[in-house]
Amino acid sequence: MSEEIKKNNYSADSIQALEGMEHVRMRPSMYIGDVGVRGLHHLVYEVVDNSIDEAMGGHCDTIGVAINEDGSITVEDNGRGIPVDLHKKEGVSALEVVMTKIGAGGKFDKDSYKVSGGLHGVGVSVVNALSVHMKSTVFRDGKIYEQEYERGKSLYPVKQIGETDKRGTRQTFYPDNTIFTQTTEFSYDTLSARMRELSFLNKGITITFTDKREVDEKGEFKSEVFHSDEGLKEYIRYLDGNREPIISHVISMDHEKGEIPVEVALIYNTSYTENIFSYVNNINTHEGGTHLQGFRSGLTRTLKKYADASGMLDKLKFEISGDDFREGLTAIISVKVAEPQFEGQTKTKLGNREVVSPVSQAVGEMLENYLEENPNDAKIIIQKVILAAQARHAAKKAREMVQRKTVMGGGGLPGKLSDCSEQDPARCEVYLVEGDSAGGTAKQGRDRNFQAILPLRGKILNVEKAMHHKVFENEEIRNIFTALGVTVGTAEDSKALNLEKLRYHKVIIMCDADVDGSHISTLILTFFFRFMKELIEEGHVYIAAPPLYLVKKGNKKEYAWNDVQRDQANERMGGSANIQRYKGLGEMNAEQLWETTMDPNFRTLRQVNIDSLAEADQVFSMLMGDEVPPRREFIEKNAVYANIDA
Ligand code: 0RA
Repeated sequence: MSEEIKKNNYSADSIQALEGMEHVRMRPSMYIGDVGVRGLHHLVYEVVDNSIDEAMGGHCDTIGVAINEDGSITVEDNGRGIPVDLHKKEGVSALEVVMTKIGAGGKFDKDSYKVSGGLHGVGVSVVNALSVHMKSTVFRDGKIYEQEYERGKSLYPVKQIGETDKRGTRQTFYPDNTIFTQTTEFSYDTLSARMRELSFLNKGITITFTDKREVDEKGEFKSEVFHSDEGLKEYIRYLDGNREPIISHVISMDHEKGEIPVEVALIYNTSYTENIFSYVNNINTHEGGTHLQGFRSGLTRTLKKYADASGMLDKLKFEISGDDFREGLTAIISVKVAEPQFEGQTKTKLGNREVVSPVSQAVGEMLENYLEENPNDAKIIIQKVILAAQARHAAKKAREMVQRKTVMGGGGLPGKLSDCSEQDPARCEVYLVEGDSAGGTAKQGRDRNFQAILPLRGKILNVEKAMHHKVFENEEIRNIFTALGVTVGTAEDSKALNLEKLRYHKVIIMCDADVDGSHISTLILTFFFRFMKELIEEGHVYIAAPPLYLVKKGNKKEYAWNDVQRDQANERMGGSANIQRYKGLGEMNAEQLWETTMDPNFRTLRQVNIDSLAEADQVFSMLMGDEVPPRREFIEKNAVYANIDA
């Protein structure tokens, strides 16, 4: 073994190879969460994570990610290259051990900077096991090495295939469609969002992302380069690009050195929403945890102390609560924890107690410095906090009214709701329908056993721009709350949603298939995203897909959801069929609406899920905010919910 390798605390036999590639193929969800769209994309994240770790160790600065012409993925870095020397115990190369033995990845380089966790960090061998074909290429010591695998089994020992002056590792894999039966097609938007996120979370690294499946008019691949010198500070500017800041700088700090590396950035804007994103080892901790707790306590303690000392609170008749310090706040917290304990329903809640105090202290110090150096901004923030406290009192009253109505049960249901007769919520669905007339048709067309209809009047309130008490005072929104049977707010956490009494497990948004319709869907989704996020996270929210065309000839009729289907239907009928374009739900009769959009045997529902909370937030703030140009550009380029459903 060479001296260099020893210095890096690496030796081929420190790799503890465990068995179990077969187990991965038998129980893939245990390793990657699921075998749907999400699990598929996790394969890419796993491979990229290894290169990120190499970069965080200071050994590489560039990572290339590509979706290849054939739909496979290639990830390449300019790091040291995975070692190819002989692993004594296994009698094969270290590379082969890493690629074909479960559990080798994590133990590989324990003393160096490697902190992957959560769903990731399962090891690249898992990706290999779940791929029909994989190829590793290592550029190291002036030579190029290669090994290929099929469903996790090596096809030949590592071989040298040439010479090079490059260094690094290249991994190409093709997911196994007998495992990923739903789809093996990678989404550009999903991967690109994750690469952007990673570049903000790991400043200094350059990540290039290329989609080689298609070329544009100029004959070029779709491609993006992500690089952030300022990290979270820039991430905040990206996230809040469509909101109006009320202070002059992004407040940020980076404690790289400590026992627990902590990075934080925050800004206050004119909105009323709290937007905190927290990460542990580059993984979005949706459910928060101890780092978030540390952040909140540091923020509250420091701002409260400053406000008390300033005398600005003297005339205030209310107590200020923790929430008030976070209205209009956008913040990102990123910590690196050596042995993270993940808890909670989705295993995205950090449990390590030792994280609370370092984060709280770091945040406190950062804020104290900023407030001291920027007294004007300090005043603006405290004023905003006071306003928030006042608004909270108003909102509390409005919310109590909603609550009282909800608690009354049957009698309190909104008059406009046509309820179903089935009692078991798991079998019940409610259609939120745009407009009273379409609501009427839906009411006639539905199966009243299990389908309820709630018509909504025109455009519902844009919650992105409304103060909270306005939201709770709004009649349409109150109707949604009461119809669904959910309540918000406990003494401890005024924003917690109570889904226990949810009356329908499917909440289906049904709007016209036109620009206005998608605007209304987006308004409703924005409301759910800001006020009932759990409803989306638990998979209860769906979007109905009404057809665009009715193609008719003689006694034959077919519906079409896009132009291709329309033309095909026309052809099937021998051409020159009568084509009716539905301009809205209102043009369909009850039977047609049932057949196409409501009958569970034929309809298509799109389940709304959130891949990346940060990305969804950015999209909603852009769609619903003040800036018109980016919104127009987005709507022209995408279906309105392109980035938020699967
Ligand atoms: C441990 C030791 C060495 C390299 C790596 C890990 C490594 C792993 C990956 C995974 C993707 N890209 C990677 N690049 C490097 C070698 C240590 C040495 O050369 O001394």
